[in-house]
Amino acid sequence: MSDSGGIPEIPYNFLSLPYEQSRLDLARAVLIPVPYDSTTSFRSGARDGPNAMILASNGLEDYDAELDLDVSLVGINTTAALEPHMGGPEHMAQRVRSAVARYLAMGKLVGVMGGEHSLAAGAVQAHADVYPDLSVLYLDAHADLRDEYMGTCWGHASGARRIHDVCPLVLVGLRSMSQEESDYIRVNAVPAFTWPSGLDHAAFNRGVIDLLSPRVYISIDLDVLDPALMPAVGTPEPGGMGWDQLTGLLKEVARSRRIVGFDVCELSPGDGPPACSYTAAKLVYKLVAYATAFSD
Ligand SMILES: [Mn+2]
Repeated sequence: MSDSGGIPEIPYNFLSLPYEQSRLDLARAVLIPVPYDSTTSFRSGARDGPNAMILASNGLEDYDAELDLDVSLVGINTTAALEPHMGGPEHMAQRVRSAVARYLAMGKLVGVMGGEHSLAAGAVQAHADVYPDLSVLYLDAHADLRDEYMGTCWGHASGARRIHDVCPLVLVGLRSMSQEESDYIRVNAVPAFTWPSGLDHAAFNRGVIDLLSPRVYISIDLDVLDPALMPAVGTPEPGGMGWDQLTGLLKEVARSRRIVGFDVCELSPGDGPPACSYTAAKLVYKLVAYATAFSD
């Protein structure tokens, strides 16, 4: 029990859940806030993302009308924030890997709330250690396939490249890349869907899902969304996905594959209206709901 002495209080965790629904031992899902943005090169601010998502989540309903279920009933534990490692992004990715591995070993569904998108590489490594047949659905306006950028191989511009070193990945939402990245995609036959896709939603979703293995990790850079909907990112790129297109794809993935983990990264709350934090929180909520509603 919490020790409020019966006095009403707002717990500081995702969905501001009471102790009974947020305690680690009973929770199906664990969310790890990672306030880290040390390699962002254009606009920093993603370090403020996890706190903004947690605060915004207090305004979400626990009940999900789309799925007709109360997401909080699965139990959602929000961990303390992971301390940034100032030894560099490779150290930080390994710290994320260790933290995620700890909760995977407890059998939890683990979600990372970033923070910059380079964190995904560590989270994916932890999942790949547990699930040898893992593939990654990487939703991002950018390819993030540079082997090295600004003196590091583990920064935000190399996240997908480091993931591709570990397991298959499918890039979705692409609309900005370098010549090096375009060549890498072609030479290595990396599945990459630019946006807009030119396909109707059902055909597009099917084309993406057919390339995914039975167990899928979802990695989301919020700049995959159109900046009209999500301006609060470090590197906004016009012409992005809509909310229904993104959640529609995620729901279809959850129906036909098993979502075993996820991250939602790059919310930079100071760069947009408060609605962006709410949107990011709702996306975390949807991922927990989809991943648990359709699993056995
Ligand atoms: Mn991006």
